[in-house]
Amino acid sequence: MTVKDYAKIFVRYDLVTESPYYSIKRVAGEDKAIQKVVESVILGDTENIDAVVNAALRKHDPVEMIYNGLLKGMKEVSRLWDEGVYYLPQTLLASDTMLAGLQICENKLGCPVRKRGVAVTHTAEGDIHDLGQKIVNVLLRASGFEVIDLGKDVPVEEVIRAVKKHKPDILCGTAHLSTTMGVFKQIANFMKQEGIAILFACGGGGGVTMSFITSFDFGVYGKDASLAPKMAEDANRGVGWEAIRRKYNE
Ligand code: B12
Repeated sequence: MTVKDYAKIFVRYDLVTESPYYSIKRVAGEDKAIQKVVESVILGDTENIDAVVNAALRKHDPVEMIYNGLLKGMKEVSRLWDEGVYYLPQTLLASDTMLAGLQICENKLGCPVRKRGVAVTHTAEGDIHDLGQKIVNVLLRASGFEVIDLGKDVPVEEVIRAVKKHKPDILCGTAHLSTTMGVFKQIANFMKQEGIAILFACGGGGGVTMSFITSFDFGVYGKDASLAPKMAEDANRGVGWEAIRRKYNE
């Protein structure tokens, strides 16, 4: 007997046999091109994401694509993980798919030639959840900031070294684990000891809340990546971190 239709063999039974599969149709709304982007992220379709995002970019703005396509897909992945439908492999694939899509959006956005300032970004020591940081990078670059991307799982000393070396307008941090977010406070304390008083904008999940981030000096909580360029612009115009905190966190 020969196999005639491989599609019937390579089936994602984790999705098709469970009701959350139908939720894929629910999230994206009416637009078919965006719907495909959302679906590709949920399914972790690294092979087709380039084509799907490029097709959708013919009609949609890259920032709109990040929020309505890539992030909506990841939101659904989070729900599937939280409900125990997705495990690490599916989530990792979905994350890689999102990052590939983000790269295309970044290329499309381009970045202004004249730099208006510098930002240092990192994901906390011990933490590899860097998707939020990557979005922050894209939006900061698109608004004309030079981004020094320290990557993920960055030791506290390396963050301090980078801040001293690059003298940025803004230091950005992302964390998702209750075990890692505490390093933000350590960084702020080190900055204080060294007499460095720059804006330290933080976002992420779990215990990374406004009340935690505003419990230490320089900390300003960012619920959404789109706030990073706005905060960076304020800092670049000379507004101090206390005033920026009042503006965004009160
Ligand atoms: C994707 C994901 C992963 C991926 C990460 C891939 C990657 N490259 O990032 C993989 C599969 C690798 C992974 C691994 C693990 N994960 Co995980 N993961 C998730 C998941 C599903 C989604 C998180 C996410 O990326 N969201 C999308 C991004 C875009 O959102 P975001 O970072 O929050 O960013 C937004 C805002 O916060 C903001 N923002 C973020 N940063 C900044 C910065 C600034 C300056 C500003 C202004 C804004 C801003 O902007 C963005 C939106 O615009 C969550 C589930 C959940 N409910 O959140 C679990 C979750 C975070 N993971 C969890 C765990 C436990 C793990 C593991 C320890 C599992 C394991 N047993 O190994 C490992 C972590 C290992 C480690 N050392 O870090 C737990 C954490 C529990 C906790 N609070 O401690 C969660 C909550 C799942 C759960 N319910 O148990 N994970």
